[in-house]
Amino acid sequence: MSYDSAKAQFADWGVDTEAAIERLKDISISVHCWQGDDVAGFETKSGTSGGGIQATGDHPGRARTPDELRADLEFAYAQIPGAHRLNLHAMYMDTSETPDRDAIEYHHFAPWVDWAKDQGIGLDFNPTFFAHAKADDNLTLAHPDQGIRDFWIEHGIRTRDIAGRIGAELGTPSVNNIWVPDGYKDIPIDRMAARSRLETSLDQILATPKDNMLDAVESKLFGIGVEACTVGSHEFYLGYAIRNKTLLCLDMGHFHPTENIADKLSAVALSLPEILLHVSRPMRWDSDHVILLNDDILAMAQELVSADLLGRTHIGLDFFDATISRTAAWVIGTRNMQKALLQALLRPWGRLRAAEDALDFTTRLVVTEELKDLPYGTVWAEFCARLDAPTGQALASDLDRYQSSVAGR
Ligand code: RNT
Ligand code: ZN
Repeated sequence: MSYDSAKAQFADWGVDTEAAIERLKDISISVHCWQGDDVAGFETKSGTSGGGIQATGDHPGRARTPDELRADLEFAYAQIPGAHRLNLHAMYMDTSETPDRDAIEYHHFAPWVDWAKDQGIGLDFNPTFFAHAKADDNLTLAHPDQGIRDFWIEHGIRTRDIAGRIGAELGTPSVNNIWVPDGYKDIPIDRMAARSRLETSLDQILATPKDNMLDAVESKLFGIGVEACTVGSHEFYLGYAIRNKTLLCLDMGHFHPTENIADKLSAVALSLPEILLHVSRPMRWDSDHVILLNDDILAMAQELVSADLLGRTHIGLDFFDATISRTAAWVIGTRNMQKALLQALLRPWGRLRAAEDALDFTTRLVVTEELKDLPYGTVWAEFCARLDAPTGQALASDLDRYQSSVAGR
């Protein structure tokens, strides 16, 4: 089918494909660095990942150095239409120095910023509260030991300074997202004490307002090894974010498997100015599978468009699969997020809303079902062609060729 006839089909429903394409061009997705190396990072490791972060698989080609990771990212970005961001974790420092987490400074990350300038992309940032001996108890900011808490508080403070400097250098605010693995494997006696400690530690980290960066906090339901209690639960962080005016990070893998995360967006957005998403695909648990173009992702995209939240939602990705080509995983997942957004932008929202407001749920159902037959793929192919990104078999062979070139690592 030609783009012109697809355009006419959408126009029949009152949908402007050109407007959708233009809007999609402006949506930057924050691509997570950690899919490229199984969340390993570039420090001398002294602990286990913790909190249930687990990349499974041993596919050849894992990036072992910042240069390899950047090369892989450059390839991936070239297969993803549009201009996107990189989400960096503190454990991905690029330096010959060996600072501990409480001693990291901007210069340890400067090569990433130079590269980002070169690529014309923005950077987001994250403190790393796992994969460290001082996190091996699965307690960091909520640890009963003041010394351990202070170590992690200092880490958090430094990441905010670094994120602010990154944001200033790149002219786009850097979202600094706090996730801690803190929790208990078995039933705790004093949840309140742990949550109070987490709150006090966060208060200390966030004490000074900072320019050029945005603070976010990420909740979780449970992790392997912290089955009984996660200190930073959804209720904890929803309240914390509202009280302290931070962003709330909703990770799609951090809720009960039958919860509808898309449904939470409008509810949360009434109390918070901005939201951060970790788009992921939990399978039975927080398994961080590569996102598919499935109903969950489509529903997220539809809510972002329908509730007019695109302007105040930072879309980040959070999945890691080491059983397939890591670069292909980035490309497939990011493109799926974009495809979902495109489909959402191609809906006749006025008509659907009118049916719903008139309690005409029959029309609402007929229309949403008929819309499924529209030629979204043709509009997507046009979008990719305009932005010089491959589709179909060309994409498959590009991904394969690159994977073969890194398989010897
Ligand atoms: C862990 C959280 C967190 C991490 C990254 C690596 O369950 O989802 O966002 O995945 O910080
Ligand atoms: Zn996450």
